[in-house]
Amino acid sequence: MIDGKKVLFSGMQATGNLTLGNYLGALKNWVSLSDEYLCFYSVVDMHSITVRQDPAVLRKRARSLLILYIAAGLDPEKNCLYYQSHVSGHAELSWILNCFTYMGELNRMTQFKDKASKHGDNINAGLFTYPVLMAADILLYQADVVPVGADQMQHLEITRDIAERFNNIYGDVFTIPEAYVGKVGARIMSLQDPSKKMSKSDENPNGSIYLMDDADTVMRKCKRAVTDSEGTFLYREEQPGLKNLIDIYSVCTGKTPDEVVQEFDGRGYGDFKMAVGEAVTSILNPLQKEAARLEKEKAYVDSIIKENAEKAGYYARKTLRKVQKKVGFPVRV
Ligand code: ATP
Ligand code: LTN
Repeated sequence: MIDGKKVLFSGMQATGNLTLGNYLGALKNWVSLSDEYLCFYSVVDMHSITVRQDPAVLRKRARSLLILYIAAGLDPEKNCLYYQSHVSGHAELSWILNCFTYMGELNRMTQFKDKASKHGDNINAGLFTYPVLMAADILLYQADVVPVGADQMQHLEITRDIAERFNNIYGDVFTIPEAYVGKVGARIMSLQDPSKKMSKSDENPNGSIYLMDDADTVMRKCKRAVTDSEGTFLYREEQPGLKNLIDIYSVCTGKTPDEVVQEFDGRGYGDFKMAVGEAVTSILNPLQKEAARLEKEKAYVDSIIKENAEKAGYYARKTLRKVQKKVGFPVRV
């Protein structure tokens, strides 16, 4: 709790271009949570270097992601929007927590196994201890809730285990965080293979709608989206391509899937795909305009980056000093 409000922490990596899935499944929900919680939304650039990055590209993407947070509607006065690397407490707490995490626990992490198999030439220790840095992110701010997708649930579990282990030894130091599982229906699937989630690292660019795609590209991708040959307009698992398009249309327009089925019953898939493209464009258009405007407002964005890092640093230091004292580091004079 900070100032009577529960604390929320979440973060996104600035690797790859954000997709409609990232927006509808994460960013859009973050905006709706910012009234209820005191929110820390970080651009987790320290996590990004667990996979080799081009420095200039990473720097640019990190800034664009932070700008996108603001463009999506996160108020930088109310929410703490900052780069992970600007608050040294993340690294400092991460080291301490490394000493309270077992090799065996980290060995069980499926994301590590997955990434290690994809990046066989660079299985570095950071990739292995990635979940510990994530635990540090969350525990540093004493977060009560953490909105995460299903793929990050295992990392949240290990965060809770580390926090409980620490608390059992030293008393009540860390708040034990809970997962915030968003509304169902916000999981967006690939337009080319509806059994896979839409993802920024998909090698087929037609499967994902990127937030920076222009209207023509969005229309083309929607028109080419894989559906089925049933020809019936129903919302059901047996027609996963159509179901995904109905989900997208429904989140973009605020209509329920049933209402969408009624609206398009008896009309061809072609008509519907056009409507989906238009609905997506009407969401992306203002977002892109605002992001482009902010990209030019250098001084304003810089001031937000500076102020928010200071604010995050203040809360981070409070936890860190307590933890350092508990483990026996000499007190600063
Ligand atoms: P990568 O392809 O690099 O693994 P990703 O696109 O899967 O990336 P993440 O960086 O893992 O995305 O996730 C960022 C946030 O976006 C998470 O909260 C995650 O749950 C959410 N998210 C990602 N893809 C989708 C999707 N297709 N539908 C809904 N939410 C998603
Ligand atoms: N690993 C997450 C990003 C992330 C995060 C966090 C999410 C880093 N630290 C703390 C929630 C809380 C991902 O790749 N989606």
